[in-house]
Amino acid sequence: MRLLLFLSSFVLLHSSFAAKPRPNILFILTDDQGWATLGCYGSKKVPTPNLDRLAGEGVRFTDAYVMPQCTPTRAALLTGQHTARNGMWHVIPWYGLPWARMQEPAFREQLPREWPTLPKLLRKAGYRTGMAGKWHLTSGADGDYVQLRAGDAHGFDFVAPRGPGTQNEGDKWVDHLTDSAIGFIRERREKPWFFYLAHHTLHGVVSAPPDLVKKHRAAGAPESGMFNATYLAAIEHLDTSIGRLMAALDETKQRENTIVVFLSDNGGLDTNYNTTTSGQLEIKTQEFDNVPLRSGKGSPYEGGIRVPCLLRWPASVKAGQTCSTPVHVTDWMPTLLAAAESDADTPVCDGLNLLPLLRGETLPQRPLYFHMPLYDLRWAATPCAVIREGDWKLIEHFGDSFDANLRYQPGRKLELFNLRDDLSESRDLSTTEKARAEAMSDKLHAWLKSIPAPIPAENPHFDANRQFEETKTKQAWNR
Ligand SMILES: [Ca+2]
Repeated sequence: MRLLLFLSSFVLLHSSFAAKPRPNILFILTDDQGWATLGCYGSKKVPTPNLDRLAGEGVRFTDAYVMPQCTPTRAALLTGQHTARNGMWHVIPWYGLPWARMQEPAFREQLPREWPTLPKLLRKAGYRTGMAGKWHLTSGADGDYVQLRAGDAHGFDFVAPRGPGTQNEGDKWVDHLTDSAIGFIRERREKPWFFYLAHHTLHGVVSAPPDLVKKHRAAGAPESGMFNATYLAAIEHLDTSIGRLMAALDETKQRENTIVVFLSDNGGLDTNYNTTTSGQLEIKTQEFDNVPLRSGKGSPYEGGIRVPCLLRWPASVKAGQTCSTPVHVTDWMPTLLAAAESDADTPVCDGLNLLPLLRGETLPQRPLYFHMPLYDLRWAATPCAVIREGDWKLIEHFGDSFDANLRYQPGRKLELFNLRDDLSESRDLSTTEKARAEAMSDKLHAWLKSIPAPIPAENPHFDANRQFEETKTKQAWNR
């Protein structure tokens, strides 16, 4: 009896001094979802009440940046490193333009299993980790999707099985992946948890439940093309799934101390192109206009790299905030490790812990950088890099680019925009503000050199007749 009393007083004492429980983390990453697809970012095309509510209950980031395609953003998110450092700036598996004017440096095609990643470090900090959905960080043996065998190696205790059929039909597994996440959320456990819910929607082929498509057709949306019924239905269906996730957090009384992050992996697919041998791009498909942002997926313009981003953490973060400080995808690793009170040795990390910002403090001034030394003509992308500093943004095309009429132009080109006055990047100020443009270019190059990141040089294999020819076969000089 005495022992029991002693034990219970010890437990009481201990619990009264125990630190606040560490937060759970639900990280929702959608695919190719543009900045302008949410009501809270100004969309009038389709209501997104659940995402808008999430924004109202937490923080809405107006200037959240990622890389313009799938693999680079996912690599930066899970390693906390710029693609310039981790080498994963290209979507995998391999393809390229080996005879183009500039030579694309060799890129990394597999996320190494031995690298420290966000899930691995959270697991080390005592978290139970799970994921569902798109991986796209390894190809070949590990597959395009992280399967159970690879999940553990990359830091996940649990990996949801694939959904029915393929991810390009039905609702693109939105319900299946959401159910997997809800199952994980509902598990009773002592440990805090991290769940990475990586949706395939709204990546092409866009697909949505037929009844919802019918509803948007009946409301006047076209069957195909810009703002088509399927696209709007897919946005609505995703939004509904967010509501289901939030309800599961409420029901399990985990709402208060769960950090929910909602982010898209790159800008919306605005327009994609077919190339002709003459270097004139032709429009292939258009599904959603990223206006007021310029261009979309794959592009260094804001439509390619600025995405919707929301965070809710009722226990620690004041509701109803709008944050206009530019934040970068590499920031999530240090932010979430800090929230998890991880004391693991932090690997080389390019991001900043955003928790002070969420408490209303200001972050140290810093430029944001993006290295995209690749060709991808589907998005009119040529090798370039970007620096954003305050309101100013410089794009440096290293050796060629496409002009506003979608015609190929050889030669280095700088484009300078003031995003405060010109969110749509319609006025290039690189000639009127020449000194500023060159100074920003110098800073960008100094940063690339400090990494050190390879900068594309003129291609010794340049072939004017084949320069726009895309191949999935690696040439000897790419190895
Ligand atoms: Ca994507």
